[in-house]
Amino acid sequence: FWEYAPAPESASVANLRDRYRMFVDGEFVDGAGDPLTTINPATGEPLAEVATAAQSDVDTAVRAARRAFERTWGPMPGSERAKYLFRIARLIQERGRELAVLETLDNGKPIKEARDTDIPTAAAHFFHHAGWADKLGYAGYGPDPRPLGVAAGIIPWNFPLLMLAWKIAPALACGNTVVLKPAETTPLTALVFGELCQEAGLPPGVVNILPGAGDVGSRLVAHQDVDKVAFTGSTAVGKEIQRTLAGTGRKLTLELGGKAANIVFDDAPLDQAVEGVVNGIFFNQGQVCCAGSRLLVQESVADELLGKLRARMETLRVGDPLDKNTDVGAINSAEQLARITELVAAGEAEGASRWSSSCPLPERGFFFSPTVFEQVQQSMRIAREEIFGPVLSVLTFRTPGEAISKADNTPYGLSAGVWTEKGSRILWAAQQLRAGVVWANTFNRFDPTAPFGGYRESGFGREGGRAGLEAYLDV
Ligand code: TXE
Repeated sequence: FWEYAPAPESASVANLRDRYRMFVDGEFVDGAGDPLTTINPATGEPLAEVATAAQSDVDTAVRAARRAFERTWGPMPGSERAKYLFRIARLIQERGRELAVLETLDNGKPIKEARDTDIPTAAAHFFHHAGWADKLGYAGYGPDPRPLGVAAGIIPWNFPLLMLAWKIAPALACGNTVVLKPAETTPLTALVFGELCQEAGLPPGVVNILPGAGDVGSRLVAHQDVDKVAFTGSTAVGKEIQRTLAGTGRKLTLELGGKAANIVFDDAPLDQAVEGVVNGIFFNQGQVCCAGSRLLVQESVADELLGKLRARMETLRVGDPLDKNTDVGAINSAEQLARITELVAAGEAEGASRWSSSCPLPERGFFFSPTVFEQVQQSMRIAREEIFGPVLSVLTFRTPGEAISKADNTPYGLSAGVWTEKGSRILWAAQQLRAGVVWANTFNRFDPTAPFGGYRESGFGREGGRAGLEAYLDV
């Protein structure tokens, strides 16, 4: 099921419309909120107008989800739920080209990433969870694990359809119904997903999609009839949601920011490591919660590795996200570009040495050159704060112990990478590192069978695998 459609050539494949409505109780409806305009980050021009939800729409959607939970979806046998999930997975594949182009237009990511990663991995999440739906009794939680009820999903803009899949697929597999709020800058594929739900014959109210800004998210979180909230986004908003839910007894999972270390030991195959470092920080323009945004390289190989890294960065093509040859696309929004620019300026002001690739940037749209900072100190903002852009901070280490302590010297703990020929060192590092995911001699690998999630300020709860089911069941 990893196969995908051939490369799209033009924006027309996206079947873009002028106006998108909300998806509530099985129908597309206008929202009572002010419509928003979503922007193509590659041009800065408007793409489409999108209806948004007001409080009354949140109430209607949660009511529809509750009704579906009580009357259709909750009582349905898992074997039946599985059929719907398989159907949705197939529909994502069938409309894969359209979804990939739409995602690229709305988000700015290179089409080859939308086509090869976002869309097939979203389909894979539905396939994987379809397989669980009739086997929950064998998942090790006891014979009859119960769904929670109405689950709210609030998702960011970096992997719009994939984050939707991470929230909706496990929720539905376990028998919950969902109200999902996509990010304000990337609502389009979520709304097309509403069409897939209709096409799959999903009972009304099982999935509801409410576009809007943070206010719609906070209304969902505060809603008394929502049983569970799953949030992916900034650490600041995650903490706010945690405060809102404190004492309510309602369940919460948080997937927040990161500042991952990609650790290259002196015995690593350096050419392979360079590829992993490049993928780690330039995939999706570095707008990835688990991005390898800090390179920790052993001092004895630092010069050689950095030479290879710069040479490789010079080959990266920055530009039109719809071009199949583009490696680095557009930053999702003017706000995000401003955040990146501000942190890069802070890095320069604090005395780190900056180098950017010479690939010219398009004149329009929100673009940022692949950038690497050397002479970075642990106290600098660029070593501590999530930049969420194509900016790598390089630190060196002498001993393996020093590598681990520098890697863990952040409030986050989402992911890490280890590059070494020694299997024993991989196992040792994976034990030592305080990170939810440790990749060895690879980076940014996502698979629905593997739990994903963080330690400390990167959040709690897991998505994917058996562990991910726990977030949607009373066991
Ligand atoms: O995130 P927000 P933003 C980090 C990254 C980025 C920064 C800010 O460092 O630069 O966060 O991005 C909804 N109650 N990450 O401002 O605001 C919002 O509408 C409920 C890392 O885009 O957290 C959107 O749907 N919901 C991250 C979602 O939360 C609220 C991915 C995320 O937006 C809300 C994104 C509220 N009070 C950003 N306020 C990751 N972990 O991958 C906003 N939202």
